Amino acid sequence: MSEYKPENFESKWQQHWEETKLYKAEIHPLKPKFYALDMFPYPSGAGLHVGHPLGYIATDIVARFKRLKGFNVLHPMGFDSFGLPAEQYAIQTGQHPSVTTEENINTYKRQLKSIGFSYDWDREVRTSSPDFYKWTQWIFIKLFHSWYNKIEDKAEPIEKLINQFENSGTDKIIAHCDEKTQQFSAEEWKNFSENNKQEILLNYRLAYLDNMTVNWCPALGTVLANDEVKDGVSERGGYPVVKKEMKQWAMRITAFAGRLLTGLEEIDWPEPLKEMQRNWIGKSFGAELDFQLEKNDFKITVFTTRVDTIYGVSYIVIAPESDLIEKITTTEQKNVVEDYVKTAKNRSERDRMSDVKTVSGVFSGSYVINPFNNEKVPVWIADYVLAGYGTGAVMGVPSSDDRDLRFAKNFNLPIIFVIEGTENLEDPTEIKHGKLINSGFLTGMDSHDAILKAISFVEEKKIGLRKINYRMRDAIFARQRYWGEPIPIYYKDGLPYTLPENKLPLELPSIDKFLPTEDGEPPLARAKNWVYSPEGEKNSYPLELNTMPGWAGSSWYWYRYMDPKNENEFASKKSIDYWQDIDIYLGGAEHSTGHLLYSRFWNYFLYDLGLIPKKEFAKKLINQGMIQGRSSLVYRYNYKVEDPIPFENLPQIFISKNIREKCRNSDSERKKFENQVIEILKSKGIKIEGSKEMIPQDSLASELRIDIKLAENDILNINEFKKWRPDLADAEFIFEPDGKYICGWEVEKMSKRWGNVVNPDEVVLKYGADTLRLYEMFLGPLEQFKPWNTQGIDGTYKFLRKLWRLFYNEEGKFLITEEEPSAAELKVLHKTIKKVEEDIEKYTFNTVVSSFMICVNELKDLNCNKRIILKDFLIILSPYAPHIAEELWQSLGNNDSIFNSSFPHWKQEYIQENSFEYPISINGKVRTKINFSLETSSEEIEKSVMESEVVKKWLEGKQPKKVIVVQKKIVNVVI
Ligand code: ANZ
Repeated sequence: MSEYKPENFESKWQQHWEETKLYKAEIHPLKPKFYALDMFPYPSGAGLHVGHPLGYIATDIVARFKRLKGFNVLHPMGFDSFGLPAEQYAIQTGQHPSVTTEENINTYKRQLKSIGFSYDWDREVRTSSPDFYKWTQWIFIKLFHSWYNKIEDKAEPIEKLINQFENSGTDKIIAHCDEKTQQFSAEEWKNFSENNKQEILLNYRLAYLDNMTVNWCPALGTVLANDEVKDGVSERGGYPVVKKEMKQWAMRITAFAGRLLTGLEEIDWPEPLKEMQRNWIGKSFGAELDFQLEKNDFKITVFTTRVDTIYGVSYIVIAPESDLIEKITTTEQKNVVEDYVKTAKNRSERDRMSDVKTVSGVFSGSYVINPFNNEKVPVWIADYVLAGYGTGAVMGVPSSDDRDLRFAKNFNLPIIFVIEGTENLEDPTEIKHGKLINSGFLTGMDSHDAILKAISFVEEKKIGLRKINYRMRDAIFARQRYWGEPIPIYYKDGLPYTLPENKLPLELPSIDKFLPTEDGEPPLARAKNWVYSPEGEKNSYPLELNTMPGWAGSSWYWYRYMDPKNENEFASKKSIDYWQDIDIYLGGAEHSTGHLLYSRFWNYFLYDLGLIPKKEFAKKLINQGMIQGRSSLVYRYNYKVEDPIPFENLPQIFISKNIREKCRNSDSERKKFENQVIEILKSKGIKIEGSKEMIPQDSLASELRIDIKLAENDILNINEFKKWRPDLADAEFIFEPDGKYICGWEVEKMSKRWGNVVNPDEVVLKYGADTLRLYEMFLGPLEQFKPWNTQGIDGTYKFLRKLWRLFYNEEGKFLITEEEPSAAELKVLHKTIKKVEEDIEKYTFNTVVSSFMICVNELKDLNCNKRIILKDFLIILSPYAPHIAEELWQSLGNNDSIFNSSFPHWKQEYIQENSFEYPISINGKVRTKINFSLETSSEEIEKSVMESEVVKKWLEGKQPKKVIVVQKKIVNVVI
């Protein structure tokens, strides 16, 4: 074949690989395993754009590389296929979401296959398929039947808890459970009714049903997460959102908070991602302190991280949701308090936290006593205190905390400055606004020690207890939607029971409409006969109407890939023991907290139950950067004429990019340009004479984004442009001197709206998959954000053509010889092998591509067509450009796939340099470079340097003052 024509063989190899099941992964107990995984995609209707494969290509390179290095590689792909878009489409069109999903998956698979990924498609999973979600439901059932034993610091089967209740009641139990949980003896437990027992157990279960304050959006008929609500309305659609108490399924992720935090130390994940998880978990250390009410028996417990500031407390605040409000509000204050509570409750938590300007609150009328100094302290109600954090009550210390200070100033509450010992306050003027006291309590201590001492004091005096708090909340686990996993629960006497495992999967029922019902019930309420009848019972019981949230299936799917067809287990022990965990996991940074935190939680849970061997599911994680679009712009001239012609009816005039630049920088250029415009206008019969001049507007031109296909290499295709916008068919263009219209460009998110989306199909069609793969890697470091620039793609394509030329000449003659390689050729090859191997291990793929390019250039310069050299080069190239590598590999006479060969070893002896190019510096400036063998002595070097033409020229016949030869570094000549 005379030319490199990827279309001649890429799909041939893809088919061949598929037919021969080249990528089939099977357990090889004697081979080391490597599990390379991408976050599986949600198959959206738009298909893939070139940004999506970026991570997939990198993972595929690693997978293929590891295979060549002798690893048994698991590299699967699947689809996160439950979710909103398919459902919304269903609501609009009545088409079942499974149909849309199936279509989209087919598009994705076709696209992925055309890029030549080494997936074992036999292991494909789809979260929306019943044989997959059967196991998601199964894990839910396990969570329901588990509790968190704080003494063992792990999740355990609920039977163990029930056993303990039967033996000793709540006595010896320290569980992560609902705070309001009652204490009881074994005797009492035995006497509780079945319903009562079930109610109690719900307080312990890891999947539980509880009354929760949720963001309810009546218009959308669903609960929204905090980050889906902005300024009291839904982020999608802008519908009003109200706080509502609702029974909701939740997951007790908070039980795992401590381990989720410390576990981060064990895994090689990006530091910014870990930091986000740490913040999300939000550990803080402090104490809970009791403040006795002055007039009655109630206590208010506050959580504080700064017990040391207790002498500065000038008020207490409780959250508007607090049960205490009713008990402590005095009759005089009742009306104002009620009004305040009503409005405050409906503000979203995010607004409440981030709002630093409006300081609102109301006095309850009651006082508490500061246990340290017996001072009377007023109790306020304010929405800056959140009900769900700590105890929902805080001690206000205006002299130490900015928010408290703003509050105190607003309501004229005292500001108490505390000094310890004889120290002075930094700014004595502040004291004018407040009171100064000397507690003498923590004299001379830094704040860390002071906090510890204060906490010990509090514990000794039995005023409070040390306490670790986590900002993280339990995760709501329900959506009032159709297209999700049904929750395998039925209700008896209003209490939830799990379906027997042999009734799984509980399949989604078919319904006629995918909307909530008129009474606001979830879509599953439309299903006929959505009930469970236990065997041997006449009764049937209603099934749960909520479905699981989007994160359920994605929290464990990597185990299913290990054993995707298993009907009896989520994956067999044998396969889990072999594949263990993910060695490299790639995905976008947007999943830093959601998916990756929930997944870690479920993984710890499965680990505690002894179902998997590793606490953490992914050793190494990389966030690939985003590929941005490079939008193309044309510039439409803004002008008026004095004739009353509206702008739309004036000729539309587009200015080429450089002309626009010039006009903006120079008046004379602008005049020249305007004269051109006047000519155009005249030719169109628009009279511009005398005073009836054209009036340029302040901003010279406005930008118009065009479909990027209209501007190849930034040159506008005028005919295509006119076809694309028939309304601009009569537009005029002001060209560059060479007659071209040059477009401007902007780098921004790839989006249909900006016309800058590049479809990988087009790239594959034009250049082939290998070019696409190499080019995506060549764009820059994997983690970075970088623009897609089609201009550079030719370079990678040319590189592959050049490689082809080492094998075939223009006439199609096969050039490969069996000659022994020269030292120079071996050096080129081996330094490339070394670099490629080292860089892949470091996940720097872009530098590998440039090494390939350098290598091929050098081999070309050496006229190298030798089998021994090129065979190894093909192997190291093959993870990046699998098709051309396989094609040329077979042309070398190999019958087996190149991917069944092994990665070559580089040898130091071939790489060793035997000469060095010395920089020759004359009076401190490098003037030339001369190559010497490493054996050359300093004297000989000095002699040759003195004889070189360049040095002689600088010496102008004089003798140098000094010549210093530093072996293998530099020669310094001082004149
Ligand atoms: C007195 C104090 C003095 C506080 C001071 C801070 C600084 P983190 O680190 O986030 O845990 N707080 C406690 N519960 C709260 C709630 N439900 N809503 C709003 N704020 C709450 O913060 C703990 C601190 O935040 C606690 O310590 C409490 O104010 C406040 F110079 O107590 B501090």
